Amino acid sequence: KELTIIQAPFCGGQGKPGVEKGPKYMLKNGLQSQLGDLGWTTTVETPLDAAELKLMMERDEVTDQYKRSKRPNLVGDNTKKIYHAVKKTCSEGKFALTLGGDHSIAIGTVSGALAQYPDLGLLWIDAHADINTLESTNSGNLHGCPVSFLLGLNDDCPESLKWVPGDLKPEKIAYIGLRDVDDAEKKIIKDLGIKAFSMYHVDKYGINKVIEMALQAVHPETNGHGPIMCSYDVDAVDPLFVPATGTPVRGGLTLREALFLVERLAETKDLVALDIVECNPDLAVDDIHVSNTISAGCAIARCALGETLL
Ligand code: DIR
Ligand code: MN
Ligand code: MN
Ligand code: MN
Repeated sequence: KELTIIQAPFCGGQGKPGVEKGPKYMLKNGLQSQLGDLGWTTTVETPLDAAELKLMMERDEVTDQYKRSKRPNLVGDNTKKIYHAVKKTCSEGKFALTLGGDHSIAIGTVSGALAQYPDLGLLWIDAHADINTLESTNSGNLHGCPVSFLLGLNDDCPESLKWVPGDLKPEKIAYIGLRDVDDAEKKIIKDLGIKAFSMYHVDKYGINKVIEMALQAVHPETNGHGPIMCSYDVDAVDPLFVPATGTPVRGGLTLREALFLVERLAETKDLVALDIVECNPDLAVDDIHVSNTISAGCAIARCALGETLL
């Protein structure tokens, strides 16, 4: 049982500084030794430099724009580094645990896992669909766009993002937890026939059934089995439990639903990679907000990697 923790302290996919502190806070919380207790041999890799990034953010503010998107070159260059780190980890047969950072990093992580596992099924756990294109984004924030890059929906894009293979098939994705989806995103999801389980479906069927349906959707020929990657935006969880995140939306997963989801994935033995993104300790209004958010992030990682209640 070998695992690489890939630190991805990147905040250029959105506008709120602090989300780059996610990896440091989760590691400070003891994540590496907690995973060790679960029997994992872990190494930590840091393909990005947080201090350097901060300077780049300031420098590129005005010049780095393309269509409506903000900092596409910064996102392209940094996600490429993350891509190589995840690809290498997966090619060595190790589990890739990437700690964000904002969700734009998944352009790199998912592409990296897909390079090793062409049949990869992707579970995108999020309040948001993150499938805006360079044309459709209203905010210009690229953390709202990674899925469109993974699907190859941005033919016309800046040079630094051209490395993205964009070969994920729409039928290999399933969303869970959606509750704040832009009109343009709804249209893309519908047109491409992407399986999406919103909070309505979680309420209607229960989280267990939703996970089974999601697994069946991405691996229909093999009864829900096959390599799975989970890209987990902590804003999928209700802000009652995870308050320190950039775009909180009320009415989300309970803490138990959030953890059950990954406990169930661990049980399948099919999980090969996990992202935990959008923890932003700087947005907490007090210390309890910080510890609730960071401990939820760490608990998601532990449950995905085999921690059980009994
Ligand atoms: C919105 C919000 N759909 C956007 N997306 C967020 O900016 O494209 N994603 N917050 O995490
Ligand atoms: Mn989100
Ligand atoms: Mn299996
Ligand atoms: Mn997201």
